[in-house]
Amino acid sequence: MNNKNPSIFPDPFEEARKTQGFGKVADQDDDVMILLRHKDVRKTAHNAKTFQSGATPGRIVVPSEVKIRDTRQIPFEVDPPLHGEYRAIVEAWFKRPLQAKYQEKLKAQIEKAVDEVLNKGNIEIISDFALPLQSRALTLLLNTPFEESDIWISWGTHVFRSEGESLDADKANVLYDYIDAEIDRAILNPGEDLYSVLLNSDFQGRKLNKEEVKGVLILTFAGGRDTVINAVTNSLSYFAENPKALLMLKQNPEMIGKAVEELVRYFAPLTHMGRVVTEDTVVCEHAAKADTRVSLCWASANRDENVFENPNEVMLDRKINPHVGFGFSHHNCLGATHARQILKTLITVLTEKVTQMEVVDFEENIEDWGEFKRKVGFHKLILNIK
Ligand code: EMZ
Repeated sequence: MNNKNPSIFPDPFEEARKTQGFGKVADQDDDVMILLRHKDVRKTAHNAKTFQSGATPGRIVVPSEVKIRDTRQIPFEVDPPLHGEYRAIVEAWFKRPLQAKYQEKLKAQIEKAVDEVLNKGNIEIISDFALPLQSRALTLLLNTPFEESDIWISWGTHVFRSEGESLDADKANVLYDYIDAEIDRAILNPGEDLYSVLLNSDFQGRKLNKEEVKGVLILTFAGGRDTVINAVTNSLSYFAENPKALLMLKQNPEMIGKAVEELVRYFAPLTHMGRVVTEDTVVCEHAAKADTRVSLCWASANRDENVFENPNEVMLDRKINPHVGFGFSHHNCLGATHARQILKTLITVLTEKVTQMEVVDFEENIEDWGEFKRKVGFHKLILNIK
């Protein structure tokens, strides 16, 4: 059932977080102990020796993608010290959103996206705003032709999941085939795109191979897709319901950076991410056996009452905000610079162009994690923007 206020995202983890600090999530015969406290989440993220990312490809994702994926996502499914070597190759490329030229192009894209929905009556925000915005912005991150975004838009909001199916192998194969073809294209015809740059990267005295390049690309396509779409859509729901907040940011544009961090804390577009336990250990005063899975619940940690004052309130000027919306420790989100720039630019453009946003209709997207049902975004959000 829908909440009355679309921009309210309740915290389903509160009680379990306060009482025992963890919960259990069943997933394809490979249960997950989900860690809920900020302290435990950060500590566990830091300890790559006991809680590894470099397990069977797909296993640290919940629901597990082991059945639909063989390629290791890089650097996401690699542990230190190898992780650091891969990360060093891609880091500078993923920081390009800090460059003025990149920001100019992104701003032009987002201005166009807002113009397309302004004074046009009722608009379904996910399919007609957030998805195209995400896909077009991705052409900047990959440095590929703008027209490629039409293909990506046709894939829908998640590349591995579809409506009614939490794992969709056919859909995943469309992405893999596309990336394989693009890698072959870049080998024959190198350019200045991410594929070509990766194929030409030095790693341990050799070039990255096709499988490694594919691993980086799958991560780039999958990791920043539904997450960015949710962040954009949810932020619009917030400003539609809180017009004063948008006005405040219009008058104080220097606060937009802080506001973005707070929205990412509150919405936590990625609920959690798993690790595989490498040796019998104890987490949260509870035994965790070797070869089982735990997950780090960013969404719960971001509402931890021991860390955040009024955790269930959006306070755009929140002073101390050690949120883990982009993960924590060495695996912190590689796409965060791009995602932050999208949100900052979006808010800036909204303050410049929009005077009124009205929620016409909406349908919430509630994730089902066993005892926890979490609203992560919308299946549908219809706004009228003026
Ligand atoms: C993986 C993951 C990365 C996974 C930071 O998250 O995002 C998920 O959406 C994908 O399904 O494969 O890329």
